[in-house]
Amino acid sequence: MKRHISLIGAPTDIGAGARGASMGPEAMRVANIQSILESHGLEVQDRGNLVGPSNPWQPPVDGYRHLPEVTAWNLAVHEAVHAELDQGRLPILLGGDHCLGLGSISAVARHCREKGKKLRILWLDAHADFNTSQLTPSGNIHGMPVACLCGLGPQQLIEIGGQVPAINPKWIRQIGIRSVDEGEKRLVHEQDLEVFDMRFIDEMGMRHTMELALATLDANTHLHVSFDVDFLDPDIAPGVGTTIPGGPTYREAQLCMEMIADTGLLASLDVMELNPALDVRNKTAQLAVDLIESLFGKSTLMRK
Ligand SMILES: [Mn+2]
Repeated sequence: MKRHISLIGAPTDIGAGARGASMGPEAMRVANIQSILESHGLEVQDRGNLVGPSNPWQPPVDGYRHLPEVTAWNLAVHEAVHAELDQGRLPILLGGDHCLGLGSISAVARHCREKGKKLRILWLDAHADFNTSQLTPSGNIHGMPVACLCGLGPQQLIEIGGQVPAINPKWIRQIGIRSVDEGEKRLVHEQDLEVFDMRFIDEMGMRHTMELALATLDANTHLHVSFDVDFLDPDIAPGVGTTIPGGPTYREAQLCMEMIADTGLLASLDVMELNPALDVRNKTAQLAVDLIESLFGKSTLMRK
């Protein structure tokens, strides 16, 4: 089955605590994301960049930074991602900071409701991104998209997508987590989020972790991957604003992507938080593209 992919650039750092993720989409284009995917026999269209408000770089208001601008960007992402899915295409959202996971995943959830599909979300990240305005130390909304998707957040964000909550927390598997704020920790526990943190990966290995994260999928499941580049160990991926030591190695990350590819169910993808201002000769963008190749089935040998 030939897969049809659409690249959607979302050049903003509106929800982040550091400037620069707005340059992420172009860095992935410079790292040849389109031609590399095409070399694997995929049909790829680059839809260019979405447009939205510029970053006013203001302090938080009532616990949220840039809420009107974050809302505008997420509405644009939501419509763009939904339109591609509606045409039977596989959207790759090139972020942009991770607040946009809200627009993307609410679109995926809406698509799944319309088509009667089950949804599984893999959230690859150093952070749980499960903050609320009461819990957040910073007000940066890139720390809140999972909570918003689960219906915890400001009205104008949680209602994007037309149903509140947009998703059930049971549909999510978080992988690679190693930094959770104090109050956020309690909320993750209360909502019973399934989290495979770095201790779990250390003890059980990436293979067993992914077997569990991918368990109980079936042919009617839409698999969405939300890949925050800070998931990776900063030694191999310095180009993000929120590096946390002790992430997956190159080999662990490859295995994670290859096991997702093996399911054959990947149907949408976010690649978020790449920050070229903090990168070294675009190596983090190249690594992200390398891992995306594995996610779309590049393997060393012909697999039996
Ligand atoms: Mn994140």
